[in-house]
Amino acid sequence: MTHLYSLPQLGWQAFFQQQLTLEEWEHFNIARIVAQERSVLLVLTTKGKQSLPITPAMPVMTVGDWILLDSTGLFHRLLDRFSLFARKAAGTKVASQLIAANIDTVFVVSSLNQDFNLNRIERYLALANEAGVEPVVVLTKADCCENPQSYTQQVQALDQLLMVVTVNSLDPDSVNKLEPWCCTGKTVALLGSSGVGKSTLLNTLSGKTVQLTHSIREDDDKGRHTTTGRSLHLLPTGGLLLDTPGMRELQLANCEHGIEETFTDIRELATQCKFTDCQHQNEPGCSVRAAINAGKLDERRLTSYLKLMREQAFNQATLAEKRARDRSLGRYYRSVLAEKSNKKKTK
Ligand SMILES: Nc1nc2c(ncn2[C@@H]2O[C@H](COP(=O)(O)OP(=O)(O)O)[C@@H](O)[C@H]2O)c(=O)[nH]1
Ligand SMILES: [Mg+2]
Ligand SMILES: [Zn+2]
Repeated sequence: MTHLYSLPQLGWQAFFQQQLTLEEWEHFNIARIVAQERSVLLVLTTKGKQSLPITPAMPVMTVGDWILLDSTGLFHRLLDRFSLFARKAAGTKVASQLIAANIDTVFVVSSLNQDFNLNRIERYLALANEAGVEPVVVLTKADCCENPQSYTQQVQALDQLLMVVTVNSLDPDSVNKLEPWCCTGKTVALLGSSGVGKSTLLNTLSGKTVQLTHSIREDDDKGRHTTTGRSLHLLPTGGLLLDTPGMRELQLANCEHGIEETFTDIRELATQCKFTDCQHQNEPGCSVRAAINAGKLDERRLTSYLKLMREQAFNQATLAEKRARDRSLGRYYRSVLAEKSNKKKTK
């Protein structure tokens, strides 16, 4: 028998309730997407689990989304999201890809071994800030690290207000520190490279194995991909936790605001630069360079900021180009089809 959950336990909030008409509230079933397979969505309602085949008529949806189903279980409509994670799709395809919706908190997971990388943490923070979701940096494998505090300090130096938690993902007493973000109805997404311990965190917080993990080869600390799909899991503490497959190619697109918010120190310094369009290279009167020379700002951080800004601008342009191409291609197909049917009619 599957356990039944109430709407608040599934993460339902006033924000969603306000979107319903009385008719919808009375005659439709509310469902949350908890997993996505190739052509099927898995949803939870107060009556249990149900699968929903994806049809071309449906909008693009993702794990965490709230939808309405009619009395026969068919898709009716998607509700507005209060937060949304998207990224540029991996590889050469430039379609923007939805990662998760309606997330309250994101755990930016990084391990305290060779994988530790401030640039990568900043990249995930930009993504979280762009999505409008509060990030918590979770540093795993503290048990394998000689001096976890030195790493915590480096992350904290990025932003004094940032929450930074150090854990041993295999130890329930240690991952307890994450419980404040995992209370009833709260949805948390795990983001981080493959092998950092996301699935291990999920299992330890669940108190059982719900997701396969992999042992990494000790020589190179590289993890292999074990988690294949995204899925939302209900925790004994009441929260909902979303595991994501390792994102090797996390590319930012349309993320200017998120990057600005992640680098407020640089943004503030830049307002003092002599030129409003200062690139902080060798321009005279550059406050950012002055701060670096005075040892108040890491050169690394400026490089990371500029790299992410260039990357998102480039991907943004590529996406816009692709959309324009798709639109004109669509027009072409429609005109060919129209021509064909005209010919048929005249025959
Ligand atoms: N010692 C130690 N090992 C860990 C920790 N977290 C994860 N691991 C191990 O690291 C490997 C990769 O973990 P996994 O959860 O599959 O990583 P994921 O790819 O992020 O889901 C597994 O062998 C885990 O047992 C930790 O905090 N301490
Ligand atoms: Mg995993
Ligand atoms: Zn400047």
